[in-house]
Amino acid sequence: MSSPPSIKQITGELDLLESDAALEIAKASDQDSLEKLRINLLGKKGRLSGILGVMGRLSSEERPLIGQRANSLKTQLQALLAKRIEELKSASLADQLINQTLDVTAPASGIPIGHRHPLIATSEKIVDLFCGLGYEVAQGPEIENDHYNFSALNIPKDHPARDMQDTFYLSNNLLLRTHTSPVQIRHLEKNPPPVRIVSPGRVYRRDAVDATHSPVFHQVEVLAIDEGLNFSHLRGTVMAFLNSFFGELPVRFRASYFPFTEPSAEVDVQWRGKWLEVMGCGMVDPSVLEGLGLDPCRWSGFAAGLGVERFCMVRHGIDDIRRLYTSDLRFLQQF
Ligand code: 2U9
Repeated sequence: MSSPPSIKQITGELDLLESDAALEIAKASDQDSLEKLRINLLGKKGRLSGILGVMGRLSSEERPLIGQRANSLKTQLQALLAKRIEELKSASLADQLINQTLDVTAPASGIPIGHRHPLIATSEKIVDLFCGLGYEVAQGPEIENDHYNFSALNIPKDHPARDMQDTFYLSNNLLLRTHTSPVQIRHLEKNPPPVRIVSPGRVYRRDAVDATHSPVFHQVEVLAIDEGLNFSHLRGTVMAFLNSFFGELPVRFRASYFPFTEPSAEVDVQWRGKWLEVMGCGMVDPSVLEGLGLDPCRWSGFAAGLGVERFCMVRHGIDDIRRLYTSDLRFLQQF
């Protein structure tokens, strides 16, 4: 076995460790390398332990001297390491503050906000225009009975007019309304004329789905009952409405037939060079008024019915009604 190291030699090694460690700690540029350095200096297999490995071979007078020196070196190095860690932490915080500043003036990323479906927006636009002409909104049930949907509107049982509207029956008497006209009958039962109402809503017909038909669709119906109303009032109202909705454009009235109006007309507008049918209308049939207990010699009125899908498709240039019912957000987001 070699001769035990002298105290001088060990003290020299500890001095060297002290100066090396001070330099390396000062040089450490991040917390990871500082931790590695700590293990290297003070860990079980580190430099300090290595130097102290010879302690057992020192005399009992020498051992406490070296022990004291080693302990104070250890405390000193731990303090240096702790100080350096604090320095590195505050340097990295300062770096973050400089490089990752929060720009409080930057625009917010935005919350996605939905909007009205184009059909509802179109229905509301139509309703708004009539409200501007003094009409009030009236609404009613989608499940109706035979009386309000048909009989009160001069469409008696076994009348061929019933074939015009294939109906979803829920029972012998209950059905899904085929138009919003029952709303107007119910309103007239409760409110004496003069009456000016607009009735938006969903209606149902047993139609096969294709580019222009859907078994569920939307209507807006208009009704005015007063003394002295005639076809000129109807025509003026329809013209005022169409010119507001589409802008000034050619309009024509064609004679038509509905069981609840007499005379009746269908209305076309000239849109992008083509005549397009957009609504039906007419003077309320006297027998409908009589059924409501209103004297047709005193009261007269006009009514009009609009298909909202039609207005929506013309307004936005949509060629297939199914696009309005498939909930494809890529399509709907355009409106
Ligand atoms: C009462 C009296 C009369 C409502 C009317 C029309 C003409 C009409 C169609 C438009 C397109 C239905 O959706 S559509 O297929 N409607 O042409 N509707 S007059 O007449 C009434 C309503 C209530 C008391």
